[in-house]
Amino acid sequence: MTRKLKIGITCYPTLGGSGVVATELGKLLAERGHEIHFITHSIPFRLGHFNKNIFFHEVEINDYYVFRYPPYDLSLASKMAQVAKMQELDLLHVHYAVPHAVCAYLAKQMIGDGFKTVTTLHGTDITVLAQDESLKDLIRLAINQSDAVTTVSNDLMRETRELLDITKPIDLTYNFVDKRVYYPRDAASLRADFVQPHEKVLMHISNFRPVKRVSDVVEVFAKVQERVPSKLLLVGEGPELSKIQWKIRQMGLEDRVHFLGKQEDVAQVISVADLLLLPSEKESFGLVALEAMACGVPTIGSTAGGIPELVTHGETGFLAPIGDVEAMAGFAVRLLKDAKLYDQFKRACIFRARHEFCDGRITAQYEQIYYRVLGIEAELEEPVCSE
Ligand code: GMT
Repeated sequence: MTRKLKIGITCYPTLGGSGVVATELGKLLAERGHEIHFITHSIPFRLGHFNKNIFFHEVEINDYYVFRYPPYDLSLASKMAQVAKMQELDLLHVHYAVPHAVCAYLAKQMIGDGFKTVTTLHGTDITVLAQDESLKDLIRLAINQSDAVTTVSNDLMRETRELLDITKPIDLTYNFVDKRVYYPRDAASLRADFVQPHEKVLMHISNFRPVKRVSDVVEVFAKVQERVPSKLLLVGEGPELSKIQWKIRQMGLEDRVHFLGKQEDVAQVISVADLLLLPSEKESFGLVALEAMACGVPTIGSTAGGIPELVTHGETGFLAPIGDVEAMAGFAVRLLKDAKLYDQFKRACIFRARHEFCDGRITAQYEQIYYRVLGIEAELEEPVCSE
């Protein structure tokens, strides 16, 4: 039997899709017998129940009086090296280039002995931060010094290569969801809190940043509700929230839109929806659309970034060019008015989420990468990706 590994994971523990993917991966790897050490500034919010294979090491910041800005990055790099040595880790897997991949490079120098690191790029670390000339060389260095690099879509892989002239091999590791958590939930009573039986529910979930184009969500909904009785549920919080609240008031849509704020049980909330709206400007993958898909909810979105690799246009949703709210509204109306087509899409969503983005297969892909960089010949179990 191939030996189990001791893996250090660093991610943003309190927000964002990258932290969710890293935490869920750590949980699944622990279930497969690996020892997982999270090295972060606080306990990852999706960590959940106690597992004997999961450990948490808190990064404490040195706040000495000479520091105008306490150096979190240096504390993290030191903690990574310390944990790696004390716990005899096999490797470090860091999620998001800045600063995590840079810290892993520093830690590697401190650990010595050819210690291995793996970096997963998630999206805005490349599509936004690597556009910044002051960070570009640093990100390129961190990527080139990682023993393996993965991206969450082919589109992100292409952009990483083009923007940073990266020539080394990059692995593709799509986002995934735990099929024991993400499935169509019974949401009848929750739904009744928001809509009448004849009304449809459109939903948007995000961190309300400009790249999400929440304004387009409102424009699409305004057009849809003229033709299909419906409500819009907005989930999440972020910098654009008050602008969106104003827009909804100006458009006279207050009675048809509900703000749900941040929600813990995303699978339950998504199951209330008939459609998810994701008209993003940039989206390396779109984890939320996969969460919706697994719960049987089709997405109407833009063709940005990796969204077309996730949402099959005309089968599990409909996509239109960024900003084409007219086309998106037209697609939404078509799907909401045709019960037979909708049912077909719903079934295709559940099937695609379970088969193409199977949690077992994607976890096994990461395992293969770990064994490869460590030079260990591994015999891995066939993942179960059935209904
Ligand atoms: O969507 C965000 O702004 C959060 C961001 C993150 O880093 O946490 O999400 C990125 O990583 C997710 C997990 O891999 C992807 O599913 C999202 O598409 C990606 N976001 C963007 O590219 C904007």
